Parts: sequence; structure tokens; C-alpha cells
Amino acid sequence: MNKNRLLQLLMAHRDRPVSGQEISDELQVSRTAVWKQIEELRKNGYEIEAASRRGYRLVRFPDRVGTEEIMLHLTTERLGCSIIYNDTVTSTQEIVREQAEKGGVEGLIAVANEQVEGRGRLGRSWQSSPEQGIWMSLLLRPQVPPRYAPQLTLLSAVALAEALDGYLPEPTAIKWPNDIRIHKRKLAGILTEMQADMDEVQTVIVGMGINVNQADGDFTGELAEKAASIRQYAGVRQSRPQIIASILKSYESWYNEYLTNGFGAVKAAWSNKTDTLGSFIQVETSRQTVEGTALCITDEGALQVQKTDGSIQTVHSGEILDGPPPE
Ligand code: BTX
Repeated sequence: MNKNRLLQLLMAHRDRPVSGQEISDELQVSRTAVWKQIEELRKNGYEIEAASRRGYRLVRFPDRVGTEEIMLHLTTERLGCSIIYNDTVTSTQEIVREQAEKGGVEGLIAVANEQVEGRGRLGRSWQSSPEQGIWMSLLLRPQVPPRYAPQLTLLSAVALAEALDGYLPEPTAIKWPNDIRIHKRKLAGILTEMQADMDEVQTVIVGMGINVNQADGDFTGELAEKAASIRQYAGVRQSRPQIIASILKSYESWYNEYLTNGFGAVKAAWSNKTDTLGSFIQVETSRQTVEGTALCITDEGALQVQKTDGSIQTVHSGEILDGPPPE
């Protein structure tokens, strides 16, 4: 019997017990087989209530980010079509890169419970402690010219921020290009790595790191002042597989919009959700530091900054230097 189908059935009836007979009819297996699978699920951390005569009810599922748990919640068509789960990895970016080289399909994701060499942008590291967050990379193969890469970076921020808002009492804000913050603390970061030839992007690997269940005191050192988790604002622990499914859903819908209609709607949504535009910033690029007011996003996804002498400079990638630490 397919364990996943049993889980899906139990999920669909979480409000009432489902009888062994109903399950065996639905899945076309014997009641003994049902009972064996229920025992197997319990061993894997699923809490399943069994009331005599009334049947089985799924009370709680484990907070694992394994393939099965994610699939239970998935409602997407393409994203998440292939899921690679590992308990511990160096970086999920590496797992997806290997798959991409072997011809992995668009929509493939790698998820880990822990990363021991989690990477941020510009060679920085990303703290990816076990159990506490979502450490996930997504493989895309968009057929766009490489100069549009910044658009995908902004798209990722919009899709992720929108999904996370569903779990928070107040909305997140995007700091250019794609930090997701709440009260100016970093809730999630995105690392976009691209392989392209002269005319076309070959693969984009979007790495997303989301702080989910860290409690006060779990962020130490520089992160104590800079980082935040969903739990700290939502007040309770959150289900990581459910959030992963929400992220993929939101991402798929923005990605489809982008591939069909272009960057317009993404640009508008990003501009609406950022707290960067309109503020005075210092951006460090690979060549210089640009200082001025963040004006707008161009149609290619770059940032325009109006310098104090009135001239306008377009910045394609860089890092906004931090102001004083948040209250
Ligand atoms: P970033 O360069 O914008 O952010 C890195 C900086 O953020 C660090 O220098 C540190 O100050 C801070 N930081 C480190 N860890 C955390 C954390 N857990 N929460 C908040 N702030 C932190 C952002 O880079 C891109 C991060 C992508 C992470 C994903 S996880 C899945 C995939 N695999 C992988 O190795 N990276 C990506």
C-alpha cells in the first residue's frame, strides 16, 4: 500500500475519525494492511488516535521536512515535483547543482534538516541549525536572457515574502534585493546562483533560508540583534513542511505569471513590499559605494539611486550597508 495515499486520506479527514473499512475500501487493501501501515506511521512520529469502532484520526504529524511530509501538503503542479531530502548536508545548493548537471528537472528541490556549510551571498555564511528552519534550494530553467537575472532575484523575494506573510501577524518587508525582514530583522535570505551562456540562462538555483522555530536566545552573537524567526512573532511553533508547500505554491504562481506576462506584476509587487525605495541608502557594489536615495526598480530589475548631486546611478547588484541596529 502506498503510505502517502493513506496519509493523504487521514489528512483530508482530520476533523473526524476514518474507519478501517472506509480506508480499506478507498485504498483497495485489506484492513490488516491498513493497521500495519498505521503502526508504521506511528513509529515515524505520526500521532494517530484510534477509537474502537470509529476508526483512525491523525492528530499530529512530525515536524520533519522529509519528502513524505512535504508531499502531504503540496498543491503545486511543477515546483516540488522531485524532492531530495537529507538530514545533514554541506549546502542544499550543492545537491541541486549536482542534479542540474545530471539533467535534473525544473521544479526539483533539495531540502535538509541541517546545513553545515550553509552559504549566504558574497561568500558569507548562513546559519542553518538542525530542526529550526527551512533550508531549501529550487532548480529553475527559465528561458530568458542572462541580463534578466535580477528579475528572478526580485521574483524570489516577492514569492517568499508573500508566503511567509500567511504565518505572521504583521507583514514582512523586503530589503533590496531580497532580504525578507520583520521589524528590520532578517527572517529569511535568498541566494540566487545562475549558470548561463551568452544568450540564455541555463539554470538558476534559488536557495532559500527561512528561520522558522528558533526561540528567543537561539540566535547568538551578531545574529542576536539581526535575525528573527516566524515563531518569535507568531508566538507558536510552526510546521515546516506546511510552510514549504506554501512557499512553493506562491513561487509557482509568481513564476507562471512572470513566464507568461513578463516582469510587470512582479516589479509592482516588489515595489509595494519593499522598505528600501524612498530611503537614503549606501550600496556597496563590486567597484564602489553608491550613496543616495533609492528611487525605483528598472524594467530589467536593477535599482536606481539618486545621488546627492542629483545624478542617477543604476545598480545591478550589491549590498545595502546596515544602519544602526534595530530597537
Ligand atoms: P546574505 O549574504 O544576504 O546573508 C548572510 C548574512 O546574514 C550573514 O553574514 C549573517 O550576518 C546573517 N545571517 C547568517 N545566518 C542567518 C540566519 N539564519 N538568519 C538571519 N541572518 C543570518 C542570504 O545571504 C542568503 C541565504 C541563503 C541560505 C540558503 S539555505 C538553502 C541554500 N543553501 C545554502 O547554502 N544557502 C541557501
